[in-house]
Amino acid sequence: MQDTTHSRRQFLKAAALSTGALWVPRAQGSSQPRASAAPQELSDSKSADYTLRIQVSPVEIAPNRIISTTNYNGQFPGPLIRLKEGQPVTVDIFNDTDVPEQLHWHGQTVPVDVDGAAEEGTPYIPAHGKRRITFTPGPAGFRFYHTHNRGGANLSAGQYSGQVGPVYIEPREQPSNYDREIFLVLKEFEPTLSRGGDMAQDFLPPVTLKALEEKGEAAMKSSLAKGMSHGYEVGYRSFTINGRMLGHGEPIRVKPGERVLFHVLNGSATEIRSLALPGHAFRVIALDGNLVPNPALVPVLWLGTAERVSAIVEMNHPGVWILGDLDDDDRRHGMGIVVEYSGQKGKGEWVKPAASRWNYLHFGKPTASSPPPDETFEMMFVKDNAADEGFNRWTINGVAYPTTGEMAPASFHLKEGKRYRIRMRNASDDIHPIHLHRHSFELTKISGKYSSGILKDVVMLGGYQEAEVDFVANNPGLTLFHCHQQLHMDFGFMTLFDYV
Ligand SMILES: [Cu+2]
Repeated sequence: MQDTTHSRRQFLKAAALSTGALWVPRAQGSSQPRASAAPQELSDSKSADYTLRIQVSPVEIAPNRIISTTNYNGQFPGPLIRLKEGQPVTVDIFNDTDVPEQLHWHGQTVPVDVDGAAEEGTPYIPAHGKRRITFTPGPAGFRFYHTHNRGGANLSAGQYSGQVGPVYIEPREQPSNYDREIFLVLKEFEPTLSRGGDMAQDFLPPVTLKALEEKGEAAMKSSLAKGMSHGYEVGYRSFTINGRMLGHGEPIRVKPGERVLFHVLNGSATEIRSLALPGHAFRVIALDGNLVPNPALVPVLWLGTAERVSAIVEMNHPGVWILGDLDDDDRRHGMGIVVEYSGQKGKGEWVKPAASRWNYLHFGKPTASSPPPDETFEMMFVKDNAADEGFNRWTINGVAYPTTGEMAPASFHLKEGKRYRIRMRNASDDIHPIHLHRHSFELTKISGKYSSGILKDVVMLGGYQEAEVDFVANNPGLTLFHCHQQLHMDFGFMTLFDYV
């Protein structure tokens, strides 16, 4: 059994290295017998199912373009970790760096001790030390792991580094309507700070609220009157998919008629990403790893920081194409990967797609069929321009999470088994990818419209917009809630739930 697992892992690594894409034929993911595991092997204190090493090493993102970054196992992205829902797994995490680290299992319903967030009380992986963790993976679907350290003004720390890797938790029953899977991790490198800069949000439904806009503009005016300019934003010099800049990795090689399931992860610290493949459409079957009630066809994928989209593309338009970001500048600096049909040659063609909008509700049920909540929490998100040494400070209901490393008490209190609604209002012009740890939430109201059946762990909240998500308190312990934009979470945009 251990040999089988080992060889499969070797295979995955070889596949990742040889194709530039993390690809897995479908049968390979579902045909591994695991029931015959010898118990003495599993209890062997010397062998974990997976070993992750946090280390600083060179990563070649294009020929002779070599960056140095903290990563997992000397590679970017970190190795694809394939788990089985409900089957316990042991992971050894070594930290070869000089700073204590946190490794967060994003999107999994794990206990506080495992989750990987100091704010919840997860122990650090000591500098030059090790932690062994054992947990039961779940829920099934596309998850990931990443550092949960604060970056602050240090643009080599936190998720500005290369500490991102994909996780796939195999469901008990595999969907069968595709031929193979390809994992894509989108990630920028070489960050720099700049003052100001706006993120266009014309890809979201245009439903800004006047009251929020007035509140945001009043805050802006008062900070400008005090002489404070716009706070810092982060930009990047290089852009990669699976650690390679566009044109510098192996292409994704496809055959006409093939149905490819793409698992796309936005591993960015701060950016919202888009993805299109000229002449093709994406059938979105899962958001953040959770199957959607209505798998709709879209021309472009949009992903906030830490979001995942799983989508099937039918390869029915032979040629050599660029699967890339809509932003010309970012794509020219590397945010893309070539898709090459068998028998076709060439450089990779890009065609700008027609304008479209990204609306989560396309993939849900257009009715409010979710049960009513036992309690609703109101949350208002506000930006204090450049208020923290040139960085924007963020508050939830007037409170910024401390940036000093001290532990903050929980602001919201849960009772196990109850259903809660969070009504979020964004009084800023920024888009916030809002994340809840250790739980999934259901989108119940987005852009003024009701919905049900879409389960996620990150949701983009547009500038001056509001949204409602529901979750069931089913995983006791401190639970972190934060914006996943590193600049926002590092400067106050976090709060905690606890169970009473
Ligand atoms: Cu944010």
